[in-house]
Amino acid sequence: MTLQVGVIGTGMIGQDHIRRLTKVLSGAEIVGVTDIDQARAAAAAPSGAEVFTSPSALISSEKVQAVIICSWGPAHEEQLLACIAAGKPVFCEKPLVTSAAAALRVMEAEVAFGRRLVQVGFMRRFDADYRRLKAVIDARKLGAPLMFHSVHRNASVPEGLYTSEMPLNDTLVHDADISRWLLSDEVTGVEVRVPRRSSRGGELRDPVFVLLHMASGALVDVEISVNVSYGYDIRGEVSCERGVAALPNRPATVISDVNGIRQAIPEDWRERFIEAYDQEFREWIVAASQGTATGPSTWDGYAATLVADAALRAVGSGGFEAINLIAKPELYGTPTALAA
Ligand code: NAD
Ligand code: ISE
Repeated sequence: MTLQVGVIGTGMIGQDHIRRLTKVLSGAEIVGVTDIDQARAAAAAPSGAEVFTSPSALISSEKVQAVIICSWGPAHEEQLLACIAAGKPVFCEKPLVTSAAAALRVMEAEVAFGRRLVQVGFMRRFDADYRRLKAVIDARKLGAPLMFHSVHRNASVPEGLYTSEMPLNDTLVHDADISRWLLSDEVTGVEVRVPRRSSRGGELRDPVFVLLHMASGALVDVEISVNVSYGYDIRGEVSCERGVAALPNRPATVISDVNGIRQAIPEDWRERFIEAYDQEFREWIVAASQGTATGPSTWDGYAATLVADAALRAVGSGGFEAINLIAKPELYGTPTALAA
């Protein structure tokens, strides 16, 4: 049976996911789209899909069995709550929401519903390189992980739309989530340092340097630079007691010419994580077709949101900002098992 899907938000990633579900993967069909920019929604709608006038009309439509949310972060809460109220599985792009209070409201609604419906778009967990790195750490042949160095560099970000809060409440959430997942750990506190500002971003607070304190005592340092110009550069290296495990450089054709010997760097997240997004949706389609969700959960979205909130406080205070999670609801598994 083909899963009938509605997409809310038809901007950059909405269009990419529509392409993915329409042209790459099987098992799902886009039957409806909506966007506050109706012309954009109409342009992105695959042939035969209805253009709905609002997210609520799309979510409540009988023809829509499952929903993909690709609107801006502040709009996610209302749309997630409507999906849960309708009992429809929903894939929500990161960030889950933009405040701890909103994350708790979504979690409360899903727990009251009694079954997982929400998968959050933390696609790094589906990337083959990150999965192999996690397998090495979990095997413990290198001993316990002590430090994780995470580098998150964007070539550029949309001018005017990407604000100084966003390295911490939009971009850092990926590093926060992958740190929790890779190390099977929780973040207990955050520090932020702001180095010399890059002249490429104007007044934007860029780069930022973040230190995540993990419950085990491990430390994670995160470089976030969002205007490096040369490409989308994601790196990760875990220092363990008896060795080091790192993400490989992405395989790319080696070019030799008058400028030397070099390999291409991905242009943006669409290129770097193309297979990860495909795998993320393969797994989503299977679970959503059974009326549920697997993979990164509302709990994971909540934990990342608390990291973002603490990081924003830490910029102001200049010191350590503690994170206090609520007790983990049973719906999301045991406290230590951070499943993929
Ligand atoms: P975008 O600005 O290109 O597109 C967002 C679209 O949502 C726009 O067309 C906008 O009109 C629409 N929209 C906003 N609020 C809406 C609402 N209330 N109702 C209906 N439509 C609404 O942004 P984008 O880059 O596509 O990002 C969208 C989301 O995806 C963000 O949450 C972003 O953080 C996330 N994202 C995730 C990744 C990833 O790697 N997982 C990459 C890029 C973006
Ligand atoms: C964007 O929204 C993403 O999620 C990308 O993966 C991330 O690298 C980028 O910084 C965000 O703006």
